[in-house]
Amino acid sequence: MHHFTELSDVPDPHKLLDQAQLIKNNPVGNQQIGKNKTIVLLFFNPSLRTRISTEKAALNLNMSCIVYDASQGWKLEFEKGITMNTDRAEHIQEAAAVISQYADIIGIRTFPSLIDKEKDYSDAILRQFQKYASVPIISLESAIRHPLQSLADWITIEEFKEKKQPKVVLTWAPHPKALPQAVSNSFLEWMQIADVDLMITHPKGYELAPEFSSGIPTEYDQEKAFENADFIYAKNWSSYEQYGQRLAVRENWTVTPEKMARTNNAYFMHCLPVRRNVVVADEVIESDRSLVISQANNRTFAAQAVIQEILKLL
Ligand code: AN0
Ligand code: CP
Repeated sequence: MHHFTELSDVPDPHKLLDQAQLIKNNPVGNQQIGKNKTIVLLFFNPSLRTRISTEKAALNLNMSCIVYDASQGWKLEFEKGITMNTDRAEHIQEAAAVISQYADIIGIRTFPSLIDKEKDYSDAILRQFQKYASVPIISLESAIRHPLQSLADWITIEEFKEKKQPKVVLTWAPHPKALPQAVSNSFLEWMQIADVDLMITHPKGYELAPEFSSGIPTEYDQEKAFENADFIYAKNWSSYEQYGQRLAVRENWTVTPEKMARTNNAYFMHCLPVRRNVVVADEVIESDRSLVISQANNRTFAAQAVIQEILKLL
């Protein structure tokens, strides 16, 4: 594996899952591979889990990790051929090439604008780093995907599933701010190769991009969708159709104990950070069926498996 930006970058995803599980059993068992290697993590947007779990993964591999808060650095220009007389001090072409001099791998977190759909869905910032850097790129969540989260979610489902092919329901949930579709897009992308019975539920108008959602059953009645579910994966996202908008929703879509009671004693999942009593009721997130902390724990092993696979080919 060279880059890790989407599922199709991974030659053998099931092997990567196995690797992550092996690493979880022995996190410091392969320190030779990271010796004298450096990973640089660039954050254009905030992060708690991704930042710390990826640093922890690098530490477990005996690798140096440099974190750069790109939101505080020189403002980057991404347009080609432009006369740079605005507030953007440095072009991506130099920036990516320069960071490649210091790094063996570069990780990038960048959120969508939620304004320009075409630009967001071309994943412009991530792809330009890929184009102008001379080292492998790991997505730490891009405008449209969050593959490290999805790999950690897959590890978690494999760990906790009580039947061969559990019913997994991705449910939209309310949020006071317009959020990206990245976590949900990626979750759907990865769940399609997992051995699960996948369903999506959301209010009308919140259909996800067809490139991620086509072929997956959608149920607009949330309570009906919850029936027989073994895993409930909650996430808010803004509208794809009315791009980046929050739509007026009549029903209450918060995940409550009453709704969870309709499931097959399902586990509750969320990538975090989560708004309590908006996305999910306290009783659900604090229940013994809540997997949110296990998901966050598995972020380290997901990152470590990915970094290790990339290092193998350097
Ligand atoms: C971000 C999102 O929804 O993509 C990051 C999640 C990992 N969430 C928020 O901004 C609250
Ligand atoms: N789930 C997740 O990626 O969290 P952070 O935004 O805190 O990294």
